[in-house]
Amino acid sequence: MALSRPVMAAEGADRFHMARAIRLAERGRYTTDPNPRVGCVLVRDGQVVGEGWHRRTGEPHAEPLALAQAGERARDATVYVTLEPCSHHGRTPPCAEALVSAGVARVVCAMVDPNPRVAGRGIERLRQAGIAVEVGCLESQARALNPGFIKRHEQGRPYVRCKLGASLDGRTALATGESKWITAEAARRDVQRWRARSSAIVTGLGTVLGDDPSLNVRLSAAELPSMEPGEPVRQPWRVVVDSYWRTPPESRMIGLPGRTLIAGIGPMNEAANALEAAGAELIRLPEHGGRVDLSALMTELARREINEVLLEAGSTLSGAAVCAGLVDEILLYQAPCLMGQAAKGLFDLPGIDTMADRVALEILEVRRIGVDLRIRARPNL
Ligand code: AOF
Ligand code: ZN
Repeated sequence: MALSRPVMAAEGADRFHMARAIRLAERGRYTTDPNPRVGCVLVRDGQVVGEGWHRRTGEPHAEPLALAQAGERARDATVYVTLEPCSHHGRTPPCAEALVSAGVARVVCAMVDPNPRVAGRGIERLRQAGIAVEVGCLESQARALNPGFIKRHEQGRPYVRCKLGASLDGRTALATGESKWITAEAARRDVQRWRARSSAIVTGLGTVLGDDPSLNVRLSAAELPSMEPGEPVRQPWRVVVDSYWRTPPESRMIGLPGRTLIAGIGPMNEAANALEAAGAELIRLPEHGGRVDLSALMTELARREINEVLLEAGSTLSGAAVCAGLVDEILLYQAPCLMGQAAKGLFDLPGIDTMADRVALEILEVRRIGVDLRIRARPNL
């Protein structure tokens, strides 16, 4: 049966306002962590009467900000919110209660909150109060706002992006190990933005010994969309996978603002103590084939509220993470050059003997960044 015109028009309006709420939520991309990015729009008689978005953990949620803007006009309004309103007393009071008190008529939310402290109870509370609640409007777009927050709550693991830079023929370093600056400035700035939205950057001992990287965010707030000039830029945790505490205590990253974690399997020894004395935090993990069990590492990071991980490592660790099924997305920058057969490849993937063993990928996006290419792909495991 065809839908009547007014119903279709209403659904179009719902999607229109939810799309706006999603745009608002995106403003929190670099700041809300470990909380989710959430946006909210209040509409009465077809007019937007309030808007809000969550800026950072500990600060108000999107809904009370939109309510404050609307004031008395919130009564009988429709609420568009990208995540189910919360029902718990956390760092802030429950938003579902605030919406009930304000007398809103209808709530459209894009998705149920995967946080077990909420998980449907916000919706239930609203319905109990006689408010009409609809769930699922632009759900996939809303889920894309918070891949890490959702995966952490649903699977107990962070969302992992594996970042790599290579030549057009897929080479990352010359046989000598020389690898600096394959890609150009625009691509490196783009990587900075991926770092800025991540909760942690993970690398391996080989990269630390070879490059002594900083793995920090070197953009100012003015260079990050929706951040206010002068607002402090959050530094993602730096995590080194280093089985036997061989990271030099004088490594550049340990001296930088923010936390550096070293994930290993070896017993605590003098080297471990020296790293702790230098300011690093050590995590001892189970081993898997004589190396750090990467699944256990990811579980531990999720337990510490790490939502999104950017893996910036060499071919050994990147390959191991793909093999273990831990990589959700490959973020590959390819420079317009060729490096030849003697140079190193992107992933060390032992045991691929037949075409059937290939790691199949789904291309999510291809873009040109300056003179380089950026390919985002998802392993189809
Ligand atoms: C947000 N922003 O706009 C909404 C959230 O620690 P709290 O009190 O800030 O609560 C965080 C939880 O609240 C979060 O994990 C999510 O489940 C829920 N909703 N969170 O940060 C918001 N609406
Ligand atoms: Zn809330």
